[in-house]
Amino acid sequence: MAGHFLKSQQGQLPPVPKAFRGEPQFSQFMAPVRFEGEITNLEIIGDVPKELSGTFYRVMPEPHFPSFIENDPWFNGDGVVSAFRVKDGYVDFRQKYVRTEKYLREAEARRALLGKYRNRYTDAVEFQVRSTANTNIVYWNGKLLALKEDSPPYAMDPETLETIGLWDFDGQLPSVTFTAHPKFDPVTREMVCFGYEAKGDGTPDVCYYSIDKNGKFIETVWTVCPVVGMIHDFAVTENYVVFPVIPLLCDVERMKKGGEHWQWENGIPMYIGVLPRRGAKGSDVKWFRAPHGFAGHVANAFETPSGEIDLQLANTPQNIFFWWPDKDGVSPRPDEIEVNLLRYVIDPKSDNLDLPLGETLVKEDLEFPRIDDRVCMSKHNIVFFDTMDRSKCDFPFVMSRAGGGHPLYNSLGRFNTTTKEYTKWHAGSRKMVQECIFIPRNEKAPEGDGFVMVLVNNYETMSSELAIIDTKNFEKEVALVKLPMRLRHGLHGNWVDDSDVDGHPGVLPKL
Ligand code: V55
Ligand code: FE
Repeated sequence: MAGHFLKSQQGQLPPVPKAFRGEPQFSQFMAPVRFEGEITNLEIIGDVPKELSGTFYRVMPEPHFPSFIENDPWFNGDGVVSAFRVKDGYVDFRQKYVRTEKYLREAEARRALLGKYRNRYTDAVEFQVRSTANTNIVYWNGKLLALKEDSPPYAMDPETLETIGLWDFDGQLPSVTFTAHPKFDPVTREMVCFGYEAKGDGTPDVCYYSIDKNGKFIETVWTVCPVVGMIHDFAVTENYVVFPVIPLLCDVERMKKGGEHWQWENGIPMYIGVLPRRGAKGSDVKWFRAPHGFAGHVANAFETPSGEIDLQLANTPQNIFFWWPDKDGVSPRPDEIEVNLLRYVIDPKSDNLDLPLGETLVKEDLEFPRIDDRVCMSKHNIVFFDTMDRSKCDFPFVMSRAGGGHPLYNSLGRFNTTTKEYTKWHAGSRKMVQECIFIPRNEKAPEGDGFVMVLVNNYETMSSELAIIDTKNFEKEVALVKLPMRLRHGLHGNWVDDSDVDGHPGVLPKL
């Protein structure tokens, strides 16, 4: 099967550097630390609220070995899961690599073997599963699932962070891929999922599936997308699933020549697929056409009283993943990209598939929207997100130390979509934030009342801090938990509350 692109060219394994290259994604704050272990009783400035009892899990890409690929993107590093265990006002820290097939075989060989991002034709050996397990970490039925959208999940022990192994849900997984952004229904307790390129590299097939609270697959629908584009995130309402497609397209012939999995396709629409959530056939899908642009992370979607889908997501006309340019090698400069929060209103019954550009809800450079997960799939009012306030940033200083291809945000925003009230929290002039999470104060707390937690990159001390903000006074954190080390910029994370009763995600039941 997989042609050994480099191997067959050279008749031997491609040589690897013994040190990470000096590229921005492997330098300064982004230089791999490769730490596994634990640190108990982290230093705390302020007070960690006693109400908080649970664990914040997050994952980052961090290559275990220097690659033989030049300019290997940040997104191709091995997944490392960090756990911040919070109880009685104390915080303990534990961290471990996910033992993927890639990790285990490279550890044994003491060198990199996996080639380019999502291009098996560039690998030094043949892999069964190429997952780096580096994009999201979710809790499901008593296990952690470490996710990469090109593969099935890897299951891990939530306590020890030991890898249990590749997880196919007792043989039920119909697709070769599993999204990094499953959604958790706070009413039915389902985990709603999908895979794209679901029959393998370059296939236009999308497989939607939902897993009930007992672990049984209850919906499986195969459908076909008009393009083989990246479907990174999606949305779920009471009656529909929604697939926004990023115009980064895959071409297997290009991959066979050692090229990139993705290329930006100018001019095509931003397709948004809408499929009934229950009892659908693949042919029931409607591919709406929104103006060309990057479909970023989804805040939430819900149905309005008139039966339309209100979809709120991060969106920009520009290619955020600038390291995968268009056919002419063109992509925007990272500091010229501005992503806003937009609302698309979609009538799932309409046969007019052309959508106007969505309404801008927050016009500011932002990403990583999160909501109170207790209202996921129904109407929300409050969105938290990362945002960049250049007036409060020692920009030259931070730029000289950040780099690495990750987005730069120094603040958190809290926006009320109903009252339009907007409040911000600022990390500091020489600091950047990773994705934030929201934790309800308790089961009965009103929407958005509780705590926001966010990992902060401190470029002055070159170490990491976990900030905890009480939403009652959003402008100033109540605690800054200091790590005596640096955690590279990561992707996604989630809170698992000790009050969680049924082994289901840290999502408390519907408010
Ligand atoms: C994303 C991240 C990925 C990936 C595809 O944040 C999309 C978006 C860390 O890897 O493979
Ligand atoms: Fe994501």
